[in-house]
Amino acid sequence: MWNSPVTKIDQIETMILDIPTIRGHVLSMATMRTQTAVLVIVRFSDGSDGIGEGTTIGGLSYGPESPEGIKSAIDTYIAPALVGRDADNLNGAIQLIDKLVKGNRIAKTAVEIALWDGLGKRLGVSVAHLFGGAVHDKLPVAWTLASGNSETDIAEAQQMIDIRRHNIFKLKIGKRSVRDDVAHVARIKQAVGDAASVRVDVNTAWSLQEARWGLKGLQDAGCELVEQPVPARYRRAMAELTSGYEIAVMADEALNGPEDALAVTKARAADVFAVKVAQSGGLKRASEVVAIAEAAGLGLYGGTMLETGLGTAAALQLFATVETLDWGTEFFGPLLLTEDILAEPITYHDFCVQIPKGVGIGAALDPDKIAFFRRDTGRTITAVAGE
Ligand code: MUC
Ligand code: MG
Repeated sequence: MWNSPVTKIDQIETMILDIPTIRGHVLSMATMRTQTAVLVIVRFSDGSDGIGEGTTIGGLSYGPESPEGIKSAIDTYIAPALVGRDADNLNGAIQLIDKLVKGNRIAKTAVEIALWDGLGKRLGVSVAHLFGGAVHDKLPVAWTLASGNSETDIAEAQQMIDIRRHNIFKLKIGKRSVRDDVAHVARIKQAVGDAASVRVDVNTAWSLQEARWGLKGLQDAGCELVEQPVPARYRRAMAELTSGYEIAVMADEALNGPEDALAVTKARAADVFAVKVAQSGGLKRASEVVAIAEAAGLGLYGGTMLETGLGTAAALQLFATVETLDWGTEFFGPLLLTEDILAEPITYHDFCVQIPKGVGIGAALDPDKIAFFRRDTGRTITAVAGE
């Protein structure tokens, strides 16, 4: 109808949350003891709202966006461009921001998730529904062993198998020598045997020569997959490793949106894509990365930036719509944190994560937790009001 009222984007609020991890998470480039998330709340003219998250790993050690930079890009450039615009036109918002803001994929993701969440809530449907409908109600979920100690990792793996929470393990390697890393992986694979799938993530730490030694050793140890063994820009090296060994090679840092997905596919520089919503630039761009992998016959894996329950819920909405995820997912982010920020946490059992039910992304915030963990005014408020 020509005079039907249009719901507008009224306000975009951002805040940084710092949440401790349950143990040190030792990666090749950083050891995490806290995860920092940028939370976005978009308020709309009809009184509805939407929530989103933009998260990276290890400050600026993983990728080109920091939590502080994500918040600043949203506050300074993305929010002013979107306020006053049609809230229901997601494509319009995505195209406008892509024109005005280069890169900054995680910042774009945080706002885009909040827009999808708001649209779903207004229409009374889930975000999976907006992406064509869910074909899964649960997905296999890996756990990352990254305590930095083989004995601790073996005990952790055994416990996860015993409680039927995870039987896929991703080991973070690349910090020690290749020889020590291969020995570490072999010990863990020997300990879990056929009860679990063992994979590794090198987070770009190896040269091509190190990767040749590494892949041979990992393969012999029964490791099934190696994620991003060499730097993201080493496409030819990734292609050599992909064709040269039986162990599956997965691209992660090399995949920043659909253009990279196409280039990696053309170069045959991976067997599997770790598709991360944040790295792709949002749910829509991640769905395009998925489509490229599907068209090329590549394997798919749902990747994480170790988001809280909020970003994890959003990713689950999208991956619930993906037909085949041969390598499962790693949507365990909330489990690595001492506390989740959702009113109702995402549930994990029988080696799977459940797709959250409900409208939008299927998640609501716990206001007390937000007040406690927010960097600007947190902790003191709760310390006074709480215990
Ligand atoms: C990465 O590089 O994949 C995902 C799981 C995990 O433990 O770290 C991340 C980042
Ligand atoms: Mg990775």
